[in-house]
Amino acid sequence: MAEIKSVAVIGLGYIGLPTAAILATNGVDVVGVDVNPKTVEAVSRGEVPFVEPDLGGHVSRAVSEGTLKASLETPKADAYIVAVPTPFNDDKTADLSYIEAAGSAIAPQLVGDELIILESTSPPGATQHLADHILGLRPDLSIENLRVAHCPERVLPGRVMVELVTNDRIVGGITTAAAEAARDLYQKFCEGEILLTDATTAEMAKLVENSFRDVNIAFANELSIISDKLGINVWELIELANHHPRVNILQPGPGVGGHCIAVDPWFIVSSAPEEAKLIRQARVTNDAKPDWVIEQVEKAVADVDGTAKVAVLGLAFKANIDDLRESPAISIAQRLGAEFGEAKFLVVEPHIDEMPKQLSGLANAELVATGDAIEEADIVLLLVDHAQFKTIDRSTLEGKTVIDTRGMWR
Ligand code: SAJ
Repeated sequence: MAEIKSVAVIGLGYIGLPTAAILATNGVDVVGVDVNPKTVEAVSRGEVPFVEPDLGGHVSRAVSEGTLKASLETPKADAYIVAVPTPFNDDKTADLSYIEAAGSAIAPQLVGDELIILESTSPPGATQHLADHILGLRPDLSIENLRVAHCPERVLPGRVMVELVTNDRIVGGITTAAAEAARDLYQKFCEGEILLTDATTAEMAKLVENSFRDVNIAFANELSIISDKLGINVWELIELANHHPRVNILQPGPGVGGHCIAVDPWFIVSSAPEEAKLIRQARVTNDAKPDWVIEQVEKAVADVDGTAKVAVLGLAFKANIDDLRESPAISIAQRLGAEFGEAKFLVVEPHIDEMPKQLSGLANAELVATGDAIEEADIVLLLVDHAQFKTIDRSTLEGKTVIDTRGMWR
């Protein structure tokens, strides 16, 4: 296959835009496509519509050099990279409608011999489904002259521009030719090893990585509840156990959030519901952790005479980011406000300026600064271990009930 000179990246989100930018700064002509006009306008001006270190420099450079453009329309290109969301339906099966819509937009542009890469996290069979969808719209083409591959993204939010270059990549082709063509494209910027396999194995590899973490965190969360019952400090327990050379237990928390680890294991469960028992239970265990945190707050509130004032520290789904998606802290804060109408909640999130919409309807909750919340509170509930909270003077917590879900004050 001739060298790929032009790429259309469909979906300019947390993965699509960094991928578009890194290709564009490595000699490829890139058009980023998005359905959101605000995103297209921002990228066309060389701006990034969300927070990700180092991404801004890449985007502004590529746009000013003319190698990165943004558009609402899918153009003709040598290769297409699909990086659209795959949310789940109410029954926890994957919603493939965004992938299908991308395929419908690509199909009329094809002349044959293009490479189409699905990067979106997908249930087993989704890459084949995309190929079938396109071939259904273009019966004049065949799988031999259409190269379709899956190359799951594995970058960690906050480190995307580093990990895009340094992580190993898995490339699963519907055909070997597709896998090889995708490898040649990623080699333009990826310094890690590029491992070739079939599409379904590549799909599962991504899901399995996130499920591995979910199962390990579920184990840690279960240990935290057992330890509480036995009067043991779970953080010390895990630290000690992890001294064993073959033990590596992750950290308990208020639950698992984000759009990856809390979602992807369900794609395995829905593909093999009878067999995926442990994977399902891990999801159930982690999703139940907020209930346990709320019980701890309930006990503490009952011990306060009069109106209990609770400082709620952190809303993001993990430390040092502004991302509130699928955040257990948000759902805990929301439920506390709704279920304990008599108490007052002093919510702190250093990365946002106004109360998120999920909490804005609560009459008994307000967004305040860290120091004010702690000074006023009877109960301090730590939900996210942001760096800013690590600077809190421990003496200011004296006399207050502290519920530390992250082990920051272990
Ligand atoms: N968490 C714990 N305890 C831990 C580690 C994490 O409770 O010991 C919680 C976090 O607080 C957070 C959630 O788990 O709520 C997920 O955070 P994370 O840092 O584990 O992962 P994500 O969702 O930011 O990114 C993951 C990464 N996957 C793996 O590390 C296997 C990343 O490499 C993937 O690219 C990303 O999912 C993705 O897009 O799938």
